[in-house]
Amino acid sequence: MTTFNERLSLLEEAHQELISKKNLPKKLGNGIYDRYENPVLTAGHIPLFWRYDLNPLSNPFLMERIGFNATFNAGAIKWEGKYLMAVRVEGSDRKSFFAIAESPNGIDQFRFWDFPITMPETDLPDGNVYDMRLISHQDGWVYGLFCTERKDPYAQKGDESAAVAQCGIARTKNLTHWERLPDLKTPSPQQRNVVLHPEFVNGKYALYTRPQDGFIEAGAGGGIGLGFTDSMENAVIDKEFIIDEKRYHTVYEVKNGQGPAPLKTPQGWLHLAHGVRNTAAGLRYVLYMFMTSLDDLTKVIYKPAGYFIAPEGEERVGDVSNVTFSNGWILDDDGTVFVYYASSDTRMHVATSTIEKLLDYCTHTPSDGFRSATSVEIVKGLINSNLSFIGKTGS
Ligand code: M1P
Repeated sequence: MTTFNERLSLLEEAHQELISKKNLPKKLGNGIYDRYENPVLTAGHIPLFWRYDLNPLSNPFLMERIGFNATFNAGAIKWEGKYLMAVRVEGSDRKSFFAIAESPNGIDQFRFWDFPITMPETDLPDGNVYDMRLISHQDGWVYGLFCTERKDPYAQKGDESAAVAQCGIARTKNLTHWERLPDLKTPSPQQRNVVLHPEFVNGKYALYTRPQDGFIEAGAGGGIGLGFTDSMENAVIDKEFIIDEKRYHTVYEVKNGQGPAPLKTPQGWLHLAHGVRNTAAGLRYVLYMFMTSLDDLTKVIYKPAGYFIAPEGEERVGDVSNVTFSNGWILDDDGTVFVYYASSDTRMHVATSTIEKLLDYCTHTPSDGFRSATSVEIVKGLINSNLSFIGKTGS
């Protein structure tokens, strides 16, 4: 039988090996971005001292006392030269909370800070909190916008799963101490995937919303919305403008949602979003991109057809399979873009690209024609131009 100390050294060795593992790009990607061999963060990355009572007197078998199920849907920010994720950590009790994990290079060696984030509550306590977007706003604060979920007070007797999702808001200057502000108020019954635009628009705060009728169904919500508020200390949106609609027979036909805050480029705002469609095997979540005008945030100026990232290989399987979800990316000083995405509500990955490549992708990928016949015409267009380029005749 292994002794307490033997078991502890084995656990420490395995943990150290995992968190210091080098991560290499996968070979021959699609030219738009590189995927990596390993996830950047898993439940196994949770520090041992969050899970085990390390005192042999009170835990002689060195049993895990607190279980963790998943690390996913992380917001991201570059902070004092380090690459940080505000991770959705989910315990085996199903509760999620936020914790910061830090890496020196953005692609490996992510380590959690010693303590998870203590997020203050409002007068109406949160049942669950998740999917934080970190936004460094022009006003000097770093905001964390997240989903706060509470039991539906009007649930039918016996219905223990009906819930209400709203947008929780907190702000910080150091990512350690957080000031909780009142939840966002909008005309919609529920909200998830609300994101703050990083700049003022006509002196107001602009927020991307995702109006939804129910906890799961976006319903008449329509798509990704945009609304304005005078203050974040009492954020109220009176009207939501739908800027990117869900649409029949696309990868975002059931619902969609803004990912992280958009990145500003000379050609427009670059957006990453998720789209959901239904299949015989359940919902499929993929990531897609679009661009909006610098002069008018409601105007979509480029939108490549289809998905940007979809689950591949082991990413396809997890607690909620067939899901890719992103609420964090980092634009580095040299133009590198680190796209942090979760697979199947279980683990975090990174894909790297550059702002130049993402602009090329958005501005040169054909947009959706919404019919099979238009897709054929688009493929034929490329074939013909390639054939004439190489000196053969097209049809
Ligand atoms: O399970 C997939 C995702 O489902 C929800 O996203 P949406 O609001 O777009 O349906 C969220 O619960 C998200 O956390 C989760 O990853």
